[in-house]
Amino acid sequence: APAKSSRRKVIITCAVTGSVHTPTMSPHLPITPDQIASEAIAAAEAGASILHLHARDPKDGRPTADPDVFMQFLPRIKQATEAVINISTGGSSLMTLDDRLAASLRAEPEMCSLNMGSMNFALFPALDKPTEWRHDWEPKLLEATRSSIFKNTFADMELILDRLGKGCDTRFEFECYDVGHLYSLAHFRDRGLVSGHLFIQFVFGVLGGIGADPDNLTHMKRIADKLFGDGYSFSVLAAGRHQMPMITMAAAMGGNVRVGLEDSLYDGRGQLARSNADQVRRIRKVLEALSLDAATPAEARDLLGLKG
Ligand code: KMH
Ligand code: ZN
Repeated sequence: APAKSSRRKVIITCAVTGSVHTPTMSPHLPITPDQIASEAIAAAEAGASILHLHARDPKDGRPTADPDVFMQFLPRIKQATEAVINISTGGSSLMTLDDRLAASLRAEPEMCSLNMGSMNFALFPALDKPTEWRHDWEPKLLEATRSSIFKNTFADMELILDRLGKGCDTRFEFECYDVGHLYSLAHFRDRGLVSGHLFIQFVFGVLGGIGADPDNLTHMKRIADKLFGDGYSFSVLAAGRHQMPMITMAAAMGGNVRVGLEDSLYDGRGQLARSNADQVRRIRKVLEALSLDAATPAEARDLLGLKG
């Protein structure tokens, strides 16, 4: 029999649309349930094993937390792919916690995001805004993020751990936007509120969080190694033009990667990504150059101890 490959498997998460970018910023941003479903399915076919999902109002692309909208694309994605469904509990900083949890409580997915602290969260493309917008709500949303707080108090996080973790057997993508967030996660681990193998997403380049600097990645990893030992896997996402360099570094350091139009609208210098799958294919080429393989959904489930 041929020798089994002992290459490390890298989990590619694709964050398909998010709630940060707006329709004027890219004609390729998926908006309708049909678009979100087909982008997610194509990303999975290209090699993403986790799909991180938000919903948008089909009328105008505004971020929405409406579970009925989620239910217009979740079953289609589930039916067409083996990929792990990961629903955002972050929503956007303008939604209430109840709103943010509604879709996950309805769908009881294998995985949800859990944002590890309260912070300022400015829309990162805010600095080069277009002069003409397709919808009135877009500049208002950008403006609102200047004076709103992305609220994730300890009580909020405990509620999510209890309702989704304990209640639905959901595992988490723990989103850490700064070093302090790692200590908050360790605190929950110490209290027994989180257990098992942890999947930690290091988030770089959100205005209000840690910057997209290679030194910050080595520091985050060093501290996470101290706090969690071999009880965790890390993944990296970085905003905008920092996406590819930072996730390439993550892959080379033994980590996993997140791509997708939620995090960057680009695929190559100055080139709008035509699809989420294009970004998946780009990072796969990088992985190939590093002699690494993308994890299948089954391998991702195995690595992260998901319910399947
Ligand atoms: N928008 C990303 C920077 C969430 O959905 O919970 C972080 C994120 C948050 O994905
Ligand atoms: Zn998200």
